[in-house]
Amino acid sequence: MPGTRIRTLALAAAAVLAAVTLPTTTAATANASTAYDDTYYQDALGKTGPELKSALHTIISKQTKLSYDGVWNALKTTDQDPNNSNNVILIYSGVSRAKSLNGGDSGDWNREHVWAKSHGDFGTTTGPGTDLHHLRPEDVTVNSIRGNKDFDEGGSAVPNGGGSLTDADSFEPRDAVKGDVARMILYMAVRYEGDDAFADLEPNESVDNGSAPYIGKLAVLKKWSAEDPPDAFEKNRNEVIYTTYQHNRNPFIDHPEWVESVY
Ligand SMILES: [Ca+2]
Ligand SMILES: [Ca+2]
Ligand SMILES: [Ca+2]
Repeated sequence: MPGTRIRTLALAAAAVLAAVTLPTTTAATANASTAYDDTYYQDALGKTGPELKSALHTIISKQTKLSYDGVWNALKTTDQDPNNSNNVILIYSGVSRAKSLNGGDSGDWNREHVWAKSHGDFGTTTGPGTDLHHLRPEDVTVNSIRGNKDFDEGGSAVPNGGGSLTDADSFEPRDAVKGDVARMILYMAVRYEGDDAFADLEPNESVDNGSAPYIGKLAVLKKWSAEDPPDAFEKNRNEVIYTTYQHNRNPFIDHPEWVESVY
């Protein structure tokens, strides 16, 4: 039958086209699928824009919350060096350092709030200030250099910063964690919508947000997310937080294409 032959040819052409075009699609824009799509993300799939954001907010707001003291031990698991179980990886420096050196002295690592806790003034009471999805080990001195700066490109090298840059009003993390930082910020923005005891956190295009509940620059963060798609370390960390600690996930690690859909 001629119709069948045409359909067969069309299917073959589509298959060739798919084979040609798929590899050129970047990981960040391809529609990811995860083992959680039919369960955890059931109410979000198929949605876009504000509807997707709202659905994700509801989903990820169901979580177990940690005390700030409990964060120390959690980070020793979530950020463990895959090559040395005695160590954690420091986010901006990229250095592997002994888990036992957690503390507040020079040479120690402490708990970096990637969403700077002064932006929205949520402190370290149980809530956004203890949310593992944006807490990372970092060298005490490098952490204080980052301070509460917004994220943007440019500046001079941060001493022992692993290639991170800073200037008077912004911080640029090393390339390998640019996407991690972007996805952590956007997780916080979707998780915290002002419907609990805390501020509605949102990204914007400013680098002088101070104590306002905003972090910039959104356009730069979106670029970073596309340039640095989730790797095994970031995915594992999301998994450990979900299974062992908070029982919620960072949707932008599972579905990087949702960055463009929500923001
Ligand atoms: Ca700047
Ligand atoms: Ca990365
Ligand atoms: Ca928000």
